Amino acid sequence: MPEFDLAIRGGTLVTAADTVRADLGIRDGRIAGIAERITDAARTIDASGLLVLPGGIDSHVHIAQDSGPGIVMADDFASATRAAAAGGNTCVMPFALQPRGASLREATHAYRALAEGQCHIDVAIHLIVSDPTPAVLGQELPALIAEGYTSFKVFMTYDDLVLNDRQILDVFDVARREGARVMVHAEGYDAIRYMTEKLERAGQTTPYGHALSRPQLVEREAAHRAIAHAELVDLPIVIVHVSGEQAMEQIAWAKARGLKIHAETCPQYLTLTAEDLKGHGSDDPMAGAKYVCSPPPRDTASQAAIWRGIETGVFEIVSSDHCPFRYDDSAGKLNPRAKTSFRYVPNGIPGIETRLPILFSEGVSAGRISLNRFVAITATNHARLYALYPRKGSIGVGFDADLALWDPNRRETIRQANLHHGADYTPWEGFAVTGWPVMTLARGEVVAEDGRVVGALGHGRVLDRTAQGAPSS
Ligand code: DUC
Ligand code: ZN
Ligand code: ZN
Repeated sequence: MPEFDLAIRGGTLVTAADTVRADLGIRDGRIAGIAERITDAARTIDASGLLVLPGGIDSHVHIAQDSGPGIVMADDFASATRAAAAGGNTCVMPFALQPRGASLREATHAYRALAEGQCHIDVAIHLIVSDPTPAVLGQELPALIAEGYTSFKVFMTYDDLVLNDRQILDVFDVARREGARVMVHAEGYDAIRYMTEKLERAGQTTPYGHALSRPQLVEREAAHRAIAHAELVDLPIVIVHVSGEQAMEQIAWAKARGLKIHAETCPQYLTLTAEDLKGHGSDDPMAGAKYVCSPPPRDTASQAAIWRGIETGVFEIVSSDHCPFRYDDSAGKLNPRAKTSFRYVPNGIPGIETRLPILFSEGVSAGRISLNRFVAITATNHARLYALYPRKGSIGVGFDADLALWDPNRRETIRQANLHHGADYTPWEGFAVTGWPVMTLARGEVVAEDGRVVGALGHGRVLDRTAQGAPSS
């Protein structure tokens, strides 16, 4: 009997720390050997000329999430994980949302049931706490954390999700006591409402109004407030989907003072601008809705600042914030109310399949970041922040054999026609990239190859994590 089930031969292995020419031996879905030459395997994949990277971990995606009356998210677990696999990912982290007035525990278990048996790659579930009642804070959250739901998101905006400052402090307090990781959506609710109503009164109701209603200072102010609350409770937090230079400056300031503030950004804040919400001169007044996400994309100066933040370590992770709605659909971007005001355009864009190629191309191929930094911000740091390490996030003996084989020279153009998600458009239509994931292996099985998803539905598992004790960093 051969020593390994599979050998990946001739590739260049890349981790967050090292780049080495070596073969990999895989047994029972895990990496079992790394050596100059591995020959004793039942099957061999020739990776000559390719880079062998840890599969991407996208720790911020929205899948089959309740999105309000009449609005339907464009992806279920099958389509989202199919698209993720084709894009070089081996693990994604969506959110179980607690509707106001409902039990967080019931919402979480119902959400998990949607995922079981329906995934191509592994999934680990975060929570969204929208109603921190005494029962939620005292019993449900601690019990869920102990069950392995060790991270959750809080919102500083949205009518049906916003927490006030006291509620945020109470949730932070539970997270500190129970050892959970908190993600913060930092945009100020009242400032956005004030701006929205003012814009509507002035007749500015098209999708571009969305960007005007959420200027950078709205994000800056909320980021600063979240940082202050985290400092008060002494809780490390993650400020997610940071879009603007101004919020980034707050985070850099906090880090310089030794505060334990982590930060995430997304490809849209590196490649899109608020101008996209004007619709590129289309006759269709709603065309800009394809780019409506929160926070909104900014300007090219902000893009350059965010790249600097990636290079200098202000940002530890880059996620997609995949939040897909179909465009030409009355349950999506073109729902009847969206035509009356930007405030009714569902917030979010698809990006689960395009995150890695865009970042590889604009980051590594363009010479902005090293291959090792690419691995850190797309896989390793996600695993470390969200308690998946050392099972996932790197290449080493004992890690899950979650791998993406990259051709660093392959040129491709992103086209909706070639993507696997449930949305009917991509904001990056026609975007040219250099570097492409040509094969994805999830726990040792080939799940995607050359743009085709070949893995079985149900191969992906819902992962349980363990509470980490109060995260000290
Ligand atoms: N926040 C997200 O994280 N995703 C989509 C919309 C939003 O506000
Ligand atoms: Zn958010
Ligand atoms: Zn999100």
